[in-house]
Amino acid sequence: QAGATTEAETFDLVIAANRLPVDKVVLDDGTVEWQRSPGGLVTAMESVMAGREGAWVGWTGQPGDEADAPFHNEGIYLRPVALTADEIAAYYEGFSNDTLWPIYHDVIVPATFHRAWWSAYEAVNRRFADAVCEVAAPGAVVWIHDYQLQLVPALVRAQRQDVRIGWFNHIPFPPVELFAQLPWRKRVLAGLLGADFLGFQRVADAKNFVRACRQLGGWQTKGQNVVVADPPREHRIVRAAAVPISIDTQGLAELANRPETRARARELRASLGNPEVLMLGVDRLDYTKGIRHRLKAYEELLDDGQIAPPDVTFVQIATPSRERVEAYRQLREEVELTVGRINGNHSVIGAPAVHYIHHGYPREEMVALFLAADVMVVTPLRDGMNLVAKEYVASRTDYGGALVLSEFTGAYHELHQAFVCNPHDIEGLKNAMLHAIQTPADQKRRIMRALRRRVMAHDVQRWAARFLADLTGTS
Ligand code: GDG
Repeated sequence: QAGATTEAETFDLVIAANRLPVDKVVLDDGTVEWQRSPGGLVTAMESVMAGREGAWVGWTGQPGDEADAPFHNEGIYLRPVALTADEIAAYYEGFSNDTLWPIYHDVIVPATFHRAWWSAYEAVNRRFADAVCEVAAPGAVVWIHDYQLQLVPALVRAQRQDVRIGWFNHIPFPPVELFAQLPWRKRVLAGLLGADFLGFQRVADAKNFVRACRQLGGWQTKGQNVVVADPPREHRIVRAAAVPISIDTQGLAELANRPETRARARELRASLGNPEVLMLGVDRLDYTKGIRHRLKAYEELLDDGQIAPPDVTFVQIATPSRERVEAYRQLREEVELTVGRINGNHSVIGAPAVHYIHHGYPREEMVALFLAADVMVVTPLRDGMNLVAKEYVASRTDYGGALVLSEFTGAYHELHQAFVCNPHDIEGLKNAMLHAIQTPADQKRRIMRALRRRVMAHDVQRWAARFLADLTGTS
């Protein structure tokens, strides 16, 4: 395969994330193709790798016993990590998504604990750490991502004291009372404390981590620093701080400004019957996103007669997610039942109350939808950041639209001028939705202007540069 290499190459910057930024596609004739999966993280990493090639360690997304050979792809050296079907079930679907994910998201659903899942998590983290050590040049900067790889910092440090190690948590870090449930809590903390710098979405997440170290691990802490005994040195300081992630604002704004995107937005509105108010939700189908709460509020507004199709319609894109985890299957059933009931009670022929779509869309179509939507409804019960809220704002180069935003997202801490809601408070959520619909256009434009000022000035490139500056002590 093109670009394949057998020699061990090493790099000054190494990224480790659960997934590689490419999807492995095996064609009918057996040949393998790697398709770049564009996303904010890839854009951010491209910006920090500009002028120097870096390596990316991650899983290909396919089960397999043996890792594919490393290869170069559009300026990044990719080092695949193999996961067997059993490991995917235990490390990824199990420990990452059915143990850690619920605990780190306020136990919205109960967490499942299995010792075999923990063993798989340890084994896979070790494999990632070995791969990182293999491709890291002497003195390299190693940037590890997310809750799937919390043991990697210490495992890398055990082998390589010469490298600088950072970790960024894309999801919340739970309050100590919830984190305490995790049977392996101290080993997770010790894993993370192998890093030099730990980045979180919110100040509260960093504080939760430091408090967990003090109360559950007995480590000494000073402000946002944790003191770690590190022989032969006397001690080592690990710093935890908020570095909120963002999006490729320029890329999105450019896409939104294209005549074909604007035309597509008009076409979408027309195909929905040109409603007065188009409400939109875009989420992975995940119980953290508050989709049921949003639908309940919308249903009650319809029941109360405060809104009605064809004047108002709701488009809910629910991208399929973690379909082998039971809580996600249940959620899908509940959402689909609710959508069916709402449509049965409130649709008129040619004008459904809810358009529910359970599949993904290309980015261009997503941006056209953002441009078409009068009210974007973002109602997570808990969300590390929520990039959709920022993407909506960045796409509204016309200063149109309104954002309903949950207080329980990281994004709220930057976008508090939005129509803010507590999704648990259905009455309050209904009011926020109505308020977003009824506020005069000129006032909404002022709000959108303020939101855009924040988002446009803090893009994902700036986020990555700031994380690396914090990590390397150059900030
Ligand atoms: C985790 C944290 C944190 C969704 N459906 C489609 C599609 N998307 C894109 C969105 C957005 C991304 O996926 C989802 O990002 P979110 O931030 O909303 O949520 P999570 O997936 O839960 O992400 C979260 C994030 O990591 C980053 O740190 O903000 O809190 O949970 O970019 O636009 N994109 C396309 N088609 C779809 O159907 N093209």
